[in-house]
Amino acid sequence: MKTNDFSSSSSSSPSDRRIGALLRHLTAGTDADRVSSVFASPTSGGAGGSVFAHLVQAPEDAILGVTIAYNKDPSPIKLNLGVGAYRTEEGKPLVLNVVRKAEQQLINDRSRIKEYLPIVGLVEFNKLSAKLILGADSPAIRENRVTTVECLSGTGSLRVGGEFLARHYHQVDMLSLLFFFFQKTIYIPQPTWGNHPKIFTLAGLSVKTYRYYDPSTRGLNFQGLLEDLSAAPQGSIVLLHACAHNPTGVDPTLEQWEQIRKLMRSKGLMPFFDSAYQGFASGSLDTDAKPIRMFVADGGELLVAQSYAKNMGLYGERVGALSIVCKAADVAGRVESQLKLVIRPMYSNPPIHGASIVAVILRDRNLFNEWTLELKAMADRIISMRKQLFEALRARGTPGDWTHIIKQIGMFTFTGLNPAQVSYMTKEYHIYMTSDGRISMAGLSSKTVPHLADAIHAVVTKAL
Ligand code: KET
Repeated sequence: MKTNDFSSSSSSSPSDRRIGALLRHLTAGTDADRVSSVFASPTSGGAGGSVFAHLVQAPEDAILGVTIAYNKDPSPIKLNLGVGAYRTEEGKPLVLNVVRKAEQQLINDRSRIKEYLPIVGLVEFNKLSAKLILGADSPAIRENRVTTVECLSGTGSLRVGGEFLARHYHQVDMLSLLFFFFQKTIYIPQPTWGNHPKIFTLAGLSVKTYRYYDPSTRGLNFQGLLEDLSAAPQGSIVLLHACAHNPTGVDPTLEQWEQIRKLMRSKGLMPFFDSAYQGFASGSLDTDAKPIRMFVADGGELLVAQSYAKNMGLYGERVGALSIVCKAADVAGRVESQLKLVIRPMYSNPPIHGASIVAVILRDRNLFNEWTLELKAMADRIISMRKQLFEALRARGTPGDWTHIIKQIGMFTFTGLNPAQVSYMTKEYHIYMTSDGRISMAGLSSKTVPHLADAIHAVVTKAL
């Protein structure tokens, strides 16, 4: 058996390939000495020295690291537009009123216990989550063809789905055993949420990109997208943002979705939807789920990762769900049995509290309606921030076309500012955002718009 050749993917075992992927990930950007130090003997730290002394300081996360830098800044005018987390007009994190009510109900219920959940999580939460994303009248739910497991928010759902696909998805027909051994490939949009490539690489998939965004139009590169998906090998997996694409804020129209669907189905490409912003794009939960429901309506199979971090404001509760829509009920049952084998050694079973809050809200018509109103209010406030920022730049006569601020959808504006401009704005104006020029509109308020507009105006009129 080969032991150290982690680079070969076609002839090694799945576990070798996963270790290889992990090593490539850990050693990215390091030199050969540091790579070899990964294999150093446990005693190489020297007498009394730490066996971890060889470790290099890892960089902060490109998104979450922005908040760390922000927290260290003593400036009273500092502004965090990095992470996609909703803030009120007063700049404060928001706990939804319905969430407080649901929590009160849970606390008042003395019969509630803290036993382990099953491996698949809270069963009622799973059923309600499938209905929320696929629609209450979904034929797939009616026919028992959907399996849903509670996971650790959107990230955990993507990871569990990725690992399941790496183990069990046969990219090309089983007749050709040769292909069976190839690493399965997932195509992700260029650009995409920075965690996607890491999640899927570590899950054991090979990651490639398809064209998505055209910087010259600040819109969708639809032609490039179609060309790249047409050129993808039969049966590849394709990661699709269900709505409010992160970081660009650019979504296909429903007509374009229909073309994407037809192309993908004709080539047997497997859709894996990431739904982290249901309700945040249009303000309507049903409208934002339409692209997914179009793919379900054709009877084909797909995966969807749901997050309640943003739309219910349950960020730190880590509550989400992975649904796999299958062609037949018996297949869905077997899929679930295999998902349990992925989850059990990973974290055993998911947490109970967040899923219970969601279940209370989704099962109660009044609370559900109240939630949709609060969600719409968050979406509307973001849209109003877009208008205010656009107007503020217009009032300042800031050079350039800023209409993309009002055209883009969801939590983020992909400003087009370059890393040097971003770093200038952070240094001089204490405005924090990701280096790709993405700003979280949800972090802005009427009070802070002028400060941001001043900073953008200054930076674009300065040659950087
Ligand atoms: N998918 C997308 C597209 C996404 O933007 C996020 C989070 C997630 C999944 C995962 O969210 P979770 O909290 O695991 O349910 N994005 C924001 C936060 C982060 O980076 O963790 C962000 O882009 O700011």
